[in-house]
Amino acid sequence: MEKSALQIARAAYQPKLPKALQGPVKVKEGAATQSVGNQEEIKALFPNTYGMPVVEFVPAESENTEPINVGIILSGGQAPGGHNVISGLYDGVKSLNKSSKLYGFLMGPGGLVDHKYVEFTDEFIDEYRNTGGFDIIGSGRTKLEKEAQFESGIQILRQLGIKALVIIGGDDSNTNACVLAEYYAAKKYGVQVIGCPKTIDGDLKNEQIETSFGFDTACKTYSELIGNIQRDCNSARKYWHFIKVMGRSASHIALECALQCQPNICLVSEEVEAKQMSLDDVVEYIAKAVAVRAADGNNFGTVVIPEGLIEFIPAIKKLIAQLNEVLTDPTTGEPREFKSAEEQIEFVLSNITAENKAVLESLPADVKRQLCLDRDPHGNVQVSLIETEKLLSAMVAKKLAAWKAEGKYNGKFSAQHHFFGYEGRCAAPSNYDADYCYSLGYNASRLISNGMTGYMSVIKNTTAPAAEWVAGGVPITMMMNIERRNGANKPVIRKALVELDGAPFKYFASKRDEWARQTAYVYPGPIQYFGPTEVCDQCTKTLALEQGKK
Ligand code: FBP
Repeated sequence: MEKSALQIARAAYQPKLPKALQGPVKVKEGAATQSVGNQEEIKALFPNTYGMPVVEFVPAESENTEPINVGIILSGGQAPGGHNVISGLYDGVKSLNKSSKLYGFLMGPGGLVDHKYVEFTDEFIDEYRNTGGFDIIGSGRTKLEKEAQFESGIQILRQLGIKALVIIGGDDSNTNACVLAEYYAAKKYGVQVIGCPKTIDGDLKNEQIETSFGFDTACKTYSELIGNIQRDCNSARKYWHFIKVMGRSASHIALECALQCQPNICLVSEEVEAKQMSLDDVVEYIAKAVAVRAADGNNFGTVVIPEGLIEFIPAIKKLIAQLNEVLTDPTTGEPREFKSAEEQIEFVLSNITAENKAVLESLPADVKRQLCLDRDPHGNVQVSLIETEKLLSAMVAKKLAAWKAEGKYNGKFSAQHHFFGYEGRCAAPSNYDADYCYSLGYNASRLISNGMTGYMSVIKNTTAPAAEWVAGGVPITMMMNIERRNGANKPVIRKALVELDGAPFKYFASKRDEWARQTAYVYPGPIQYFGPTEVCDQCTKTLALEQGKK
């Protein structure tokens, strides 16, 4: 395989580990935990894995060095650093005992069920160190939730002598990891299950998890692109750029990009919901900013839009909730089957309330179609398919035209559209993600060698130099509550949305009026892997603000 100069130089990078993981470790137990909500129900559903303590690893004289065979799965959307979790885990199990083995299940959880796997070797792992992507074994979105899947999984795990399975995923995949851990514990199968917090969306975080891996690199990649667009925009001075960024429901990515680039406008879905804004309110908010800048002679600007926006507009949220109910077969809990898209739309229209029908009918045909038809295997609306950036700019253009006719606006409005998602998901991990991911993987080997199951690998204090990072584990049940999914109440990890009283949003809110009117753009430039530490080793602004760092 031919490699770029950067790839070759980057392959030699040795990711940093927290000091505690640089030698033998022992477990320091914290207090017993409870779930973030619905404690009694979660406890009853997870009798074997509920209430376990948070743990931290501290240096020890010696540790258990029995060889262990471990399996790993990459689940869901790609996120920069996944390969380093695998190389960290590989080095971790080998450091315990050279005879330990690491197997990778292919193309996501489906690889476990279908018994498709590879065994990692030194040469194989070395090809992927510090690289972006999940191509080492591929990823997939198969839901691991049925007994038949768990039973099929145990056959191959036993055949390969695998003692523990590591599932690298977001909130849905780690929810499934927790269910699997409980199932294997209840059956006394002797297989541990460990989760690892991945998602560029940044919405798998809480008191114990500072950030999900990949968020750092993805946001820096989008910020570079947005910065470049802003420079073009400020040079030509003739376009308004509508830039949608990934992130599914939460607006963490949009907010981080705004903190990095200072665009004229950044919408935050969580605020739109809290203020009960309608689609027209959002359009009016943008149009007003366009008109103010036009009055100053600036017929250009940038608008950053979180991809989940549409789901947070209260009327549309209500509609989606009902769509999720009616599109699920109540007897099986599975999506209803339809012969054609037309039949599905027809069914939807005759089974939702008049109010929801009116909302659906008010949307452009393609948005209407996407809301009715497309769901991922976890039942989520596929917001990345909805072209909100085009929908909003068309509605803004219409409003400005009306204002022009009334003599309220006298500018020129011409729009360009962008969607940044896939551009950032497989970027070569920043130093932060390279170190964080390697540490998460290495740390998982210690959770396993210490007999833990139903835990997520956690690395804390990550705004400090890596040597000071704190390594340990948190019971996945601690993050769970009951939510309505696909027409049924289910135990799930609580998603972390942007907190409107949190430091990142508050800082943004204190600056946005200034950024809206002026041209206060910042151009972050590309991620740097070599050079001064203040350029190469910055964490995200979100994390820095959350931890009270400058
Ligand atoms: P995960 O939550 O699985 O990490 O995926 C994140 C994400 O990139 C979202 O931002 C986006 O909405 C979605 O995946 C797109 O998924 P797909 O690649 O399957 O179209």
